[in-house]
Amino acid sequence: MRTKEAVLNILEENCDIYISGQEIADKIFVTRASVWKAIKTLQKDGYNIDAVTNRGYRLIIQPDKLDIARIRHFINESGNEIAAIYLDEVTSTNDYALTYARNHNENALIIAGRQTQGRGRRGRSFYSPEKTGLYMSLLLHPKNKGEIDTALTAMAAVATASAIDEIVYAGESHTSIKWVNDIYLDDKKVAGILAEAYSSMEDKDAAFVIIGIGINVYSPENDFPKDIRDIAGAIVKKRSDINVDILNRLAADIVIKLMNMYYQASYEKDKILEAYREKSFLTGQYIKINSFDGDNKYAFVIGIDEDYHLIVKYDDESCEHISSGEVSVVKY
Ligand code: BT5
Repeated sequence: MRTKEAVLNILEENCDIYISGQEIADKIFVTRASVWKAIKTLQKDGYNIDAVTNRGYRLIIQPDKLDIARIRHFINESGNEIAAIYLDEVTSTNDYALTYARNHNENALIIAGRQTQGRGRRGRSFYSPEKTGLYMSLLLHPKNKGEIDTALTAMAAVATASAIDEIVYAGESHTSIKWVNDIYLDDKKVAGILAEAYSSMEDKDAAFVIIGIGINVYSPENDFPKDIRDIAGAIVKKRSDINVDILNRLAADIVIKLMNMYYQASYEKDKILEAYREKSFLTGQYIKINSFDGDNKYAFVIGIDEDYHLIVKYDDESCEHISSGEVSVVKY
């Protein structure tokens, strides 16, 4: 580990006290001068480190403040490399990532404080106000050029749901995944995923994917807008219950999980499928399958097949594997 990373780790572990340069130096077996140099570099990287004569250094972590340097640090520590960009406001992080992809050949994480035109699937919108949500897009280049993975949305759902469980609920499983791409908590949608794949006929190497993830971390001050008030929820019920650094930790954890699933040599498809099935919100429920021509159908959900299709059984006992569509749970 480089001195800079080692110093940062110590500052993080001691962020509630001041720690002297000598103490840090002794802990990591370097000179005080190297500690001082590392602190200067960290400050240049954007870390807010308070230095007080005769007391030492303290890392100031601002509650609920997205800090791209911290997020990048967590991601790098996990062994993954990614460019990371923060924008106070953007139309849609997915749109920004698309423009970025056309000009850069690297993986990137785009995070925004708020979105003015946050997008869902099929032209729907995703409500993205400031201060209460996490809006991010991950631009990834497939490991085998030319290949775009169809299970990517499922991976993103598993990564997001399990990161929420870990960061907010100390590893207890609270979230579920509503096929295909919504994360639910206590019967409310708390996050949505919009995965978009791009490939070029002319240039196979130009293939890339953009995975947009939007999470309602807190409920907006004046509640959600009327049209989604009954369906939307937040992952944190009470601000005082959680670690002040939730936004940065959550963003980093999702990226790490997703990149590990996507790039790891020991890419374990079965495990991802198993996790998805375990968290399936619809399995065992009676649902309405919305049809665009108004001819809605009703069915019982048996489970998820190996291609992440929904296995349903109709009232006449016939079965179908549905690859896409809009479904909702029928409440009696
Ligand atoms: C989604 O679409 O849920 C995908 C949402 C993806 C959002 C992220 S944020 C970062 C990145 N940049 C973007 O522009 N998008 C991605 P879908 O399954 O089609 O659901 C859309 C529906 O969810 C809407 O029609 C509403 O009914 C509901 N909805 C809208 N905003 C919501 C919110 N904040 N929380 C819960 N439900 C919401």
